[in-house]
Amino acid sequence: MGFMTNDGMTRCLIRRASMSLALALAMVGAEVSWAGAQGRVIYMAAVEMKGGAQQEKEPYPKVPLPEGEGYVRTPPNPAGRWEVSAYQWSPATVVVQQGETVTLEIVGVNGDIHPSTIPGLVESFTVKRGEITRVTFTANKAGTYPIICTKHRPNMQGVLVVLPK
Ligand SMILES: [Cu+2]
Repeated sequence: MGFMTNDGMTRCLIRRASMSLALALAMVGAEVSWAGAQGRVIYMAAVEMKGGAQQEKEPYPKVPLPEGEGYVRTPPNPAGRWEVSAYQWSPATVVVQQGETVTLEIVGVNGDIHPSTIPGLVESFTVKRGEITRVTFTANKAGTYPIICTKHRPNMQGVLVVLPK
């Protein structure tokens, strides 16, 4: 890089300062919207556990897995490796108090889309990969409620426990 005049240096510094100011403002903005979530925030993720083996060491299982997209098993590839994966909520068990207002803040990590429901509490919500979905509710009745992804049946199901007052 060539030589820089004082004037050029000043302009450069101003540009850098305004960039960090813009960044700081963007972060303040993000904090404001996060603080906008109602009640206690419970952080969750839509994830996929994955494992695999070499056919010659662990033969590909013959017994079929239950129907539904929640379990995925791929037969051995040309190199002899087979894989299995299972979609799930992390954490899969969420505990709240009766009458408490909470926000589930769910990030989609694996799987493109998770159309979901918590029957009796939340009619429907959708979690997408790379995005945050916030679900706010007040559980007025004690009991257990399934957290169901209707796409990855049968196993992408968690449980919301509402403790009695
Ligand atoms: Cu799902």
